Amino acid sequence: MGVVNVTPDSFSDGGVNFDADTAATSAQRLLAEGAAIVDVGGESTRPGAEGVSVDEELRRIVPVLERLQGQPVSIDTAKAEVAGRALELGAELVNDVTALRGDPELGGVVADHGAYLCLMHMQGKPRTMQHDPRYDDVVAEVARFLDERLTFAVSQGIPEEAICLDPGIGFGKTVEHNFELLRRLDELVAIGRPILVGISRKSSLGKIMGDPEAKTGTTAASLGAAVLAYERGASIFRVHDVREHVEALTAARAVVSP
Ligand code: HH2
Repeated sequence: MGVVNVTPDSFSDGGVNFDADTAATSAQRLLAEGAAIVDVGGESTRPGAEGVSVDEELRRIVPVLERLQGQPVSIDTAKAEVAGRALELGAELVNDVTALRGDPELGGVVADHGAYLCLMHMQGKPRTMQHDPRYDDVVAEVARFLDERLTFAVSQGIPEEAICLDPGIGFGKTVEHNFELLRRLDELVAIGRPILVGISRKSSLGKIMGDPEAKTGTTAASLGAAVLAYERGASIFRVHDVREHVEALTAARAVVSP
């Protein structure tokens, strides 16, 4: 899954794709590099980010989706109205970082369109989630949450087969929490749905390189984490550097399952 943030402030590529033509061109490039789908988002969820209005989110994403018709697109939104418009414009998957807790209408919209859904774990809200996140057992708590949200999504009429789950790397988690989730990913795989991992360029990767103030991580660090997440059962990777991930994961797959 290639990332296309149509925002002025996303933490690793904010501003790069704020113009619709540039964003659509980036998306096409990611697809040509081997992405199975591109994830288009109009609202940054980086730590500390403020929300944007429905109108502003639509203003950002609609022109991009219009340029990507016929291509595999995922819409990164928690808003039913934005998701509905994106699905009408051909998006296939709704990537909801609130796991259907943000907008009571969203589950129905996904069900009505027969779309795929990604349910992600987040502790707290983007504005404050990195202020002292705490867990007794982060993996057990994330697994319980994802299982519960999966049951809820199915109760909204979305088939289980259409749903993938995501531990939400960086969403209300310390560096240690993030790496423990990856280390014990098999416990999330055991829920029985495909696991999506989004660690690409995240600040935890920069922090373990020795910069406690790091805002992002490098491509090389992203690849190292992705390969081991793959070995532990992750099957969808939300990444900024598609070509490099396709190469690294192709090599990893050759080792794991010849
Ligand atoms: N991470 C980000 C945004 N959306 N969706 C899922 N399912 N999983 C993730 O890990 C995830 C996500 C944050 O990363 P990015 O898109 O690079 O930045 P921003 O939220 O600032 O746009």
